[in-house]
Amino acid sequence: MRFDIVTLFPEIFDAVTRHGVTARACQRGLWQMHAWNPREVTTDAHRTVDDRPYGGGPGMVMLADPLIKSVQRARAARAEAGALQAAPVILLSPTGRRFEQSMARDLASSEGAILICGRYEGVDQRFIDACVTDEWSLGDFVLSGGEIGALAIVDATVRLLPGALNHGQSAVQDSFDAALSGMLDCPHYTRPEVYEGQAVPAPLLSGHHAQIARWRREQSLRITAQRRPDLIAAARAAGTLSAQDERFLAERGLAPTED
Ligand code: 4FV
Repeated sequence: MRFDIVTLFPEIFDAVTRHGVTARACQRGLWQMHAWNPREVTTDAHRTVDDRPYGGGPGMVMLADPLIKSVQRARAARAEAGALQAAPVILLSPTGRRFEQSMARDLASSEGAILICGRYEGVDQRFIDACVTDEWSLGDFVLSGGEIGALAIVDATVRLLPGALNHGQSAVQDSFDAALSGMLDCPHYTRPEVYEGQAVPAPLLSGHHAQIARWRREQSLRITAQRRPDLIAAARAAGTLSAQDERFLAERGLAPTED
């Protein structure tokens, strides 16, 4: 798995190559990352990567040429490193498709991607027309650059790689993970058993795995029904809600069925 990142600030990605689970996965050779700074392919004395927008208006726009040359460098390096598929070129942008867990899962089972981090008001459309295969968004808000979106995609993807998490199970019990059939995660507790007078819920202390699994499932159902009824409807449509789940929801007036 390999990520190539086109960015004016490569050092920002130390966050995933030098810290935490993603850094350890890198040391384990599970993935690699290469950054390409468009400034490196400029030829003018000022190493210009942006200019004023045609039609006027505030701010600056990133030039197409340094971006196109950076993607060409990334593609050449991937081919050199033996990458088989033509990697998707993903521009981080508020106009893109909202990034979610299923997209991280798909990426984790692929050879990776080339991520484009815009800055300023955005990038010249002719770069997008020439190179970009996908536009992804972190959410309906405006960032000062695409780097934070790219960091989120790398982190959410790399932690799903086999061997990235010590406890292989962990990723399976994530919110939105298939096993949880798209439900939000249940509450978690650790020592001490009683904190400021509040005890850990008894089922978790029972040592009774079926009871513990049921308690966790019911907590996930309750929290999901209260906060994300759309996910309950999606699970119901996908047929991943059991009769027991439906009884639990109905008895508590949570997530009423349409009919
Ligand atoms: C963004 C987002 C985002 C827009 C102009 C960078 C900024 C600036 N990227 N999800 N939301 N990008 O706001 O991914 O160049």
